[in-house]
Amino acid sequence: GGDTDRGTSVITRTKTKTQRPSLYRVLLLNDDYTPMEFVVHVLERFFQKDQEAATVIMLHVHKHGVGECGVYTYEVAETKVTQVMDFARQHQHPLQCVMEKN
Ligand code: NFA
Repeated sequence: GGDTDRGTSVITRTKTKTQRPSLYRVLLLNDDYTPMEFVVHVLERFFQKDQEAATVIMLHVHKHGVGECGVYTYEVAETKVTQVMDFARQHQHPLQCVMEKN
């Protein structure tokens, strides 16, 4: 008769791990000249914050020197930084916006 099955078969994984994108924090930096109301407006316009949430973030940046506006994928974060930096320059404010890998 035929050879005995010695159970050498292997169960292979058919599922593949979903690749989640890296996330980046977008930060605002404090300075001595940008008006508080301008920073609040930036947070409302580019980060979809209501006035109360925007004020909390602005005051955090004012007191601690840096604060988080949101967490986004690379391309979205890069776009936010560019939009904020262009808007600040147009209004001749020295406000700085940066991104960092999470
Ligand atoms: N420190 C600025 C002021 O006193 C306000 C500010 C807050 C600027 C957050 C930049 C970021 N006018």
